[in-house]
Amino acid sequence: MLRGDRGRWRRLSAVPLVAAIVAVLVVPDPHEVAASPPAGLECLSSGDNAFDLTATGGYAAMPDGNTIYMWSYAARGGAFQLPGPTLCVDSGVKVTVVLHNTLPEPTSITFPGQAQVLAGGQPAQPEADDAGNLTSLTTTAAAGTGSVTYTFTAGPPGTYLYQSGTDVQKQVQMGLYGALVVRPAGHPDRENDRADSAFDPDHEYLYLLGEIDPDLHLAVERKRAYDFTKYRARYFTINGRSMPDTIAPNHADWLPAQPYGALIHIRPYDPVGNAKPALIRYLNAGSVAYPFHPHGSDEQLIARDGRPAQGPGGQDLSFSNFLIDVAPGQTVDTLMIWKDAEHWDADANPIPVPLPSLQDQIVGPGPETWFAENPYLGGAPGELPPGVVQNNECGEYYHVAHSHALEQATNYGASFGGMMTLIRIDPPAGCPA
Ligand SMILES: [Cu+2]
Repeated sequence: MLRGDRGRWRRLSAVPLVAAIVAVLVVPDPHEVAASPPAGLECLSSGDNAFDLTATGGYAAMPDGNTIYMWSYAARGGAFQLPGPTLCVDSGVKVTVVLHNTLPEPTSITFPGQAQVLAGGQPAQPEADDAGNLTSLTTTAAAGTGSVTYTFTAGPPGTYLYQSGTDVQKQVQMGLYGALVVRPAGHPDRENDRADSAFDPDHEYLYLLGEIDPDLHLAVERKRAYDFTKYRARYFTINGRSMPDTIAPNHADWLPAQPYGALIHIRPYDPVGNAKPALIRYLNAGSVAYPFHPHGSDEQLIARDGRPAQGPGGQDLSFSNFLIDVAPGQTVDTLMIWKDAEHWDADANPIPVPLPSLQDQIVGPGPETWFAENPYLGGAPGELPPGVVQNNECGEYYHVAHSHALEQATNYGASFGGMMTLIRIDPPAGCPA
């Protein structure tokens, strides 16, 4: 059973309108430019590869109505957002990230996978308290109004986390994380320098996986102590959202602090008309492994931690897998296509599938229904439950994609939710807008 408020589901049907309004309202900073597609990865890029991030607090909305106090990185002049903006640069360029701190304690950014990071022009250094205890893995910005400027040369193309290096157990859990995408110079349509990493740039997706123990967040908000031996995550997120919010568009207006959706929207593979795969960038900002399972289509694992799956002689070591297991701190990139294995044809091979009986469907809480495997890429709608206008828009097909650790596919224990999203496959000719 998927539980959410009725309004949330109703608003999902207003997606194109919302996207149009957001496109009008969001005026990008002339210095840093964020492409704003309705779905898929949204890059923050900058002409001189310089970025301003502000560590700040705000609230994230959970599908069960809970709101969670979080810390995260806001883009220059922007409001709190979870996760931080996705920074996109080319391999080999000099990157500058100025961190402004508004939090009540020192904080910092580490760039795992990037070499020789400087802070204020000097090698970034771990910090310790007066008793010699390590307090930060890297140079900090002081509490309240401090700032620090990090510089580095972007390393090999791939997907990287950036996250707090200070009081890591607490600050990363609080939400101080984001994604860094390094693209191969001259090849924005490749994941790395290999020609066989080419993907369709209109179908590039981010799965930044995380988790939330609301007790810790309440303790931080109320400035109370928290016992980490009692840590237990209750919410599990993709791009800071939990199912069903994961399938809402980028910049959905009812999720003002969680701008990035996680719905994949593709068409069947076709060697002539749709030959390029989609690219999915998985990152784990949490404390345990997330065994992620995309149904209906295995994915080709082509890179981990910003390194291509290849042997010492450059031989292709990528492999197809039904489960994408992402360890804490790790990134995994996959290429994905969906093949119409049963050769659907509206006239010659319509593949009719009878609708399940009403008691085998989940209806609502809004006008939607949930059931398995029907209709199939353009099938005629069958008998509809009372109050349901249609079972889908145009015969499109949906696969669920979710963490196979099923506790992670819940919202505070309520199934299904959490680290779960959908892969939507439209009929070969596409769907009307
Ligand atoms: Cu599954």
